Amino acid sequence: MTPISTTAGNDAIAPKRIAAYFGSPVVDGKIDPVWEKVPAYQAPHRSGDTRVSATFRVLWDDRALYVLAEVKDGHLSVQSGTPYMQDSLEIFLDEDNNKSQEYGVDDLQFRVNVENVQTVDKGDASRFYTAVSKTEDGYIVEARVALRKRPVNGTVMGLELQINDAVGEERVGTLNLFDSTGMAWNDTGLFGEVLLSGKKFNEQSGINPYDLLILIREAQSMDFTLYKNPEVVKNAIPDVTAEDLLGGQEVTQEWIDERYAALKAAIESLEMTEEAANEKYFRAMPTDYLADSDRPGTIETLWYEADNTEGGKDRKKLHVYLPYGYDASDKSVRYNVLYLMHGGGENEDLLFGGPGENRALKRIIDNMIARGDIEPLIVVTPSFYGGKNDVALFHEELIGTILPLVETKYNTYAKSAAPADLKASRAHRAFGGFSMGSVTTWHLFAKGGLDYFKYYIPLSGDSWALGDRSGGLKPEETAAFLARVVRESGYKAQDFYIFSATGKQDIAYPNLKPQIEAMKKHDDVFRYSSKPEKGNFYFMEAEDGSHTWYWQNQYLYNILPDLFKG
Ligand code: FER
Repeated sequence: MTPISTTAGNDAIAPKRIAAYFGSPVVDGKIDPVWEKVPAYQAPHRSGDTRVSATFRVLWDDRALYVLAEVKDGHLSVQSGTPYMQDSLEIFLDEDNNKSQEYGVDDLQFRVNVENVQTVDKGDASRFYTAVSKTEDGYIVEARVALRKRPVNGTVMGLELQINDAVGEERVGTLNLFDSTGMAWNDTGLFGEVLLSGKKFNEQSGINPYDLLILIREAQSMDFTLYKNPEVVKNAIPDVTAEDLLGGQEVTQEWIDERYAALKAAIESLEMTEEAANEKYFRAMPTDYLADSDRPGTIETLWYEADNTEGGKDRKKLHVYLPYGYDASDKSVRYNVLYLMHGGGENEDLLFGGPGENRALKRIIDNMIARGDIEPLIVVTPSFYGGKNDVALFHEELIGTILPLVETKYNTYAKSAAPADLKASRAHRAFGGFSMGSVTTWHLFAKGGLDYFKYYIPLSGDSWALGDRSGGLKPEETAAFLARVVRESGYKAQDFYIFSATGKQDIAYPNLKPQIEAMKKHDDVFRYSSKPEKGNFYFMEAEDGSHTWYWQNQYLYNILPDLFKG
């Protein structure tokens, strides 16, 4: 890859590495002179039927990385409802350059379209500031990504830059700087690299109004009707425009930092109204929950035999997360147990991998325990495949085989594997799952699970109690059926909890949402509230959530603190 315009030509650059120079551009969609010293790299990898071309340049300063994309595209479109199918720039960053396959705490994937509308696939939105301007033959994007660590000359980061080319509602192709597979969204190891250089001794960064501008943007998009005291935030929003702050002359960094601190404090002092607090609101998980914990749990694998439909047995396995400090010999400490089911086409290895693995959900649970968000617990990941191989029958294997195995092997609240002892410890047991795992959860609930499990976490999947997708197709009948199950069980509203969630972009949303609304009408058994002391059932909706585990992990981050309270 050769720089097409460079004043600092450097033939030694490796093919998967580009150079970035020190300097702080004003992010306003205009190309400042500071960009001129930086090599511009053409995107060499082309997929699909696209004729667009693009060049990229990268600058850095003490706080941020800046990307300039100049795109030639005669036809601009943001018609698709799917952000990556709109004309847009995507930035993929692996700040620590550890090329972890899974996205970790240092990794992000941000996108901005030609209307300067941002989408965040991974990472913290408050680190992203952009400006876009259209040109005669395309568009220019200037983007700033705030860094977690202060970089120096010689720092190397993982980087990928991508242009999505849309025609009408379709993405016809992509341009990429390094990756020709199109899989960088799923594997940071496919990124190339950027080498930071060119900072002179004592050279200073420019002014940073971006954190304040982003916080103002957040404050302005809040729903103030949810709060008793919205005026504290309204009064703390400074009366300045991006142009004022980017003009630069009048304002000092000190002035900006003071306004930022005041607005941040105001937002933190907001108090919800009683009515608003009845809803469970989605909160994005701080990305540092993905970091390796210094108090890691361990993963074990258990093998067992499960009855199959031919009258024989299938050999199956499940994984068990044991929290940091778990001591098999210390029977005085007992643990709650969460059983968590994968979705269709996935398996018991998906979430935890196996012994020695350190996947995202494990790190999240490690960090939640270490920070005191939740009590230490055991998490079990089985599979509905194998055995009777049917989500509507999995409860038989769960109650008949898995509970006796797991709850006697580990220090749980079950005194023995006898049904009476498993029932007596139901308040210390939860079951949840994603998609077909959610369908499994609803089946368990309706088929005797109430005797053994007090807590249910159906994520992004409806109940198929009355046939495939009956929660979506027959919401009233499905809700009435579920309510009747509870009434006939003898359990009261205060005896169980259903914490459900999905995203508005999730394919299961249209199935789950109507079922939940119908369930609310049966308020003798399903009492809607986010507060476990007021109700037994809530439904959390994430605006951007889609049908992936990335989002289900976020829901679990929000929901796990509500378990085992009651
Ligand atoms: C849903 C429940 C389950 C749903 C999809 C599924 C689209 C799972 C489908 C599959 O894994 O094939 O509500 O909505």
